[in-house]
Amino acid sequence: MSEHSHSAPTGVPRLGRLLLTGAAGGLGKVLRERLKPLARTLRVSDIAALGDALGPHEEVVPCDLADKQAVDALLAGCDAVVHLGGVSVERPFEEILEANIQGIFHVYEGARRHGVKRVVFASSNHVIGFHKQSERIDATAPRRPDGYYGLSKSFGEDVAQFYFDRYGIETVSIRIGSSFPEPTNRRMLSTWLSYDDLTQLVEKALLTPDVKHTIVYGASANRDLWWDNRAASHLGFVPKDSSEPFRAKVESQPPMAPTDPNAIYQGGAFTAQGPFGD
Ligand code: NAI
Ligand code: 15L
Repeated sequence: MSEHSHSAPTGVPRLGRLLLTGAAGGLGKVLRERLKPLARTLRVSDIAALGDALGPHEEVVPCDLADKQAVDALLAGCDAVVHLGGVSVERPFEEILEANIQGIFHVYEGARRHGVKRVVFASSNHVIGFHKQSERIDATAPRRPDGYYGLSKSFGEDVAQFYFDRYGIETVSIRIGSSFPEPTNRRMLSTWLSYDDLTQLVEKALLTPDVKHTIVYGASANRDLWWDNRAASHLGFVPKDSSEPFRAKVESQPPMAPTDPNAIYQGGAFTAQGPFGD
């Protein structure tokens, strides 16, 4: 873990009750451990099995994000939300509609009704996936979603902006690149976000005052970055890791054909998935 503090200098957690959705998923498992010191109570939720609470400071609340009433109860008593839950890959629209589109609406409605003032939203690079890898873009670039999944994240960012403008609920939308233990292909040499850098970014997104609705790209300090985060410099996110130590291993893989979407588009293979069910 990096050296910055998870809690106030006295060791007192900065947040009361923090909700983590998608806690059974790949990133949820990582953040379930690492966000714990930040809050007096960590409420973890998922539609999938989560196991028992890991101690007196953790609450386990199973919930389907498509169930508005259940999500409303989930938000009750929370100070902030890290919203990771939902379908995390390209899938038929109907699946995305329930988990991601209805899901994010339910989360913000719950936040509004229960006075939750800060959301950290796991958005995705697939909001801008049809930009070419030759482009360097920032958060003001036109969105170019690369599928139903990317469209749902783009909708989520609009919901975040609306709930700030209308109700003052602040959000940091993190357009996560590829957050896995290590980069496993050439595209990920640009998009990789280490778990330590993810943790730092989520902490900053939770604790930085006055973020309004900030959009930030989630990538480590990789050599060939496509994304410019200067518009989000108020978060103070300074990634510490880089994909460089993995370059030799990744580049020992067979070369990609120049027509491979993984070599052309920032969203890689997602740009070529679907249609479904024809
Ligand atoms: P994951 O697929 O491992 O975890 C997502 C979790 O959401 C799962 O545990 C799943 O059971 C839960 N979920 C799905 N439908 C649900 C529903 N209807 N109600 C409640 N929970 C539901 O994904 P991962 O990799 O952990 O990603 C976490 C978040 O970050 C996702 O929102 C994903 O879209 C986003 N993200 C992740 C990236 C990555 O590189 N890992 C890149 C960009 C975005
Ligand atoms: C995402 O949004 C997905 O959730 C994740 O599984 C990866 O595919 C990642 O993007 C990526 O683009 O590598």
